[in-house]
Amino acid sequence: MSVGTLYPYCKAGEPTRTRVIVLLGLIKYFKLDVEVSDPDSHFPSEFVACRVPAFRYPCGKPLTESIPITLKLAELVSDKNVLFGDNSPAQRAEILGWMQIFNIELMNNVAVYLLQTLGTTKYDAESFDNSWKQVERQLSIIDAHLTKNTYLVGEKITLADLYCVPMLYKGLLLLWDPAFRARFPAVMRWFETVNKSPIFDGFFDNMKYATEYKRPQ
Ligand SMILES: N[C@@H](CCC(=O)N[C@@H](CS)C(=O)NCC(=O)O)C(=O)O
Repeated sequence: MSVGTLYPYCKAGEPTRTRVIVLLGLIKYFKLDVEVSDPDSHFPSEFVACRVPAFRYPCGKPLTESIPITLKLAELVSDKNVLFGDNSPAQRAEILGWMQIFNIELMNNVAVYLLQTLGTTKYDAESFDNSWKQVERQLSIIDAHLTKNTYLVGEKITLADLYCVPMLYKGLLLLWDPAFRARFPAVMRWFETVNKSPIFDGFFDNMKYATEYKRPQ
């Protein structure tokens, strides 16, 4: 029996979502015994927040939020040094810290002005400006760290890099023009290094960065 079912999509056939990219990569690369399902009789009905990724244990217990789901799948890989650096409590804690920074401080703010740019939510100048500033601030902090460090944690790629790189995907694709990207050279160097990991199975290979950005009115 599989260890559970991953629900990566809100609707069957939709494009792969940011927080799901690493999960599909981990399952495929490490041949994890996890089922991947389109919405079915369990999702979304048993998941109150109705968000993806979502995970369901064989007993029916739900697990929500991308960080715990990513950790759950990463723990299925038997050699702990592959994804958890030196597997020390210190590096494990750092990995979790970066995952939270990217998911909460960065991605949640990117989502605010991305959705307003796409017209999915109504344009609101105050929340737009505030989220834009927060993203700039976070990217500056990350860039400073990656100026001194090749990877987020330790000397090799860890789960932190693999979870966090996809968080830049939509920004680079749709929002951040060349002038904006040029302000964060270490972030760009890191993105272009880590996205070639075989775990992403070529997902980023044909990606084209935004050439211009038009703010909504
Ligand atoms: N904090 C949550 C955020 C999950 C989230 O916002 N997921 C988006 C897709 S990336 C979603 O399901 N949105 C609902 C929708 O688009 O219908 C997590 O880390 O899993």
